[in-house]
Amino acid sequence: MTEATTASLRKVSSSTPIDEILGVMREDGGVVIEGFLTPDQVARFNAEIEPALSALSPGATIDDETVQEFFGSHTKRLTNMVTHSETFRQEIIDHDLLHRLADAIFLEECGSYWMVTGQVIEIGPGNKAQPLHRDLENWYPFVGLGPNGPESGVNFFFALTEFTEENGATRVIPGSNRWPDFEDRGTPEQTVPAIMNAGDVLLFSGKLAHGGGANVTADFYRRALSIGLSPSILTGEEAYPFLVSMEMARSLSPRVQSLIGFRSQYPKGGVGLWMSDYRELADVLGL
Ligand SMILES: O=C(O)CCC(=O)C(=O)O
Ligand SMILES: [Fe+2]
Repeated sequence: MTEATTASLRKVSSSTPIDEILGVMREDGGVVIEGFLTPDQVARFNAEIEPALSALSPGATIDDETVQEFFGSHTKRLTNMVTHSETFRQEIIDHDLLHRLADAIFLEECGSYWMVTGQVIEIGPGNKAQPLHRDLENWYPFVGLGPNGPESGVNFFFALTEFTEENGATRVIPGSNRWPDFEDRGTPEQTVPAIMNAGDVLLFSGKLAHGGGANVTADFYRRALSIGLSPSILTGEEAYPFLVSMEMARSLSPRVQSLIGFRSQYPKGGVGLWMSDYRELADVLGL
């Protein structure tokens, strides 16, 4: 049996001290940081991705029932945000608070980290609830390591529209990051919705059981931006160095170049990975 959960997600502001934000995340598995993006950033980002998002069809292309249920029949997922949006590549993934939080989460425990995905997830009317899962299941051995294993990744899950219980707000089980058995994904009854305004972010651990909510509205499209960061020893979901041109890579800040694999990676305890002749990749590429 799994232990009782707290009634709702706790909320902090973007001026709350890092330690306090991470304290809540470690206890509950997730925390809402209000007002992370400005209304102007949200509006620009939404406008920049609109053409690619409207050209995309909902649902998964892989013919497998489990995969289709996970990706959602009425859900669109748009990846390669670095290419699609200037606001994403110049501001959102270069955001100081995002880097300060990620530094505190990963550097001491595992060393350098990178971005495993940056994707828009738009849940349309009529979409069923996504099966509950933990994002660490992407890297299966972490399931067996359980609550005391190192952090396999965190997600900065931004609301790009308001998130309500009716329109498919992400559902989470606070405290499930500390359950002893990660084969136990909990039940829908144990979940609470992450109610948010556009610009708020749900920062959550790869250990937290969660899933997209059902969208029971007639016509509201719930839109989110999901940024997954993981230790650089883990393979990303998106193969960024093959997707982004050298010209675009050159226009990015060093920490953004590092996030998407245009710089060498430095996991704790090693001498560096993702190199060329054991030289820093960015030097070899002339960045
Ligand atoms: O869309 C959501 O609210 C959650 C999506 C999610 O958790 C995932 O795809 O891993
Ligand atoms: Fe997830």
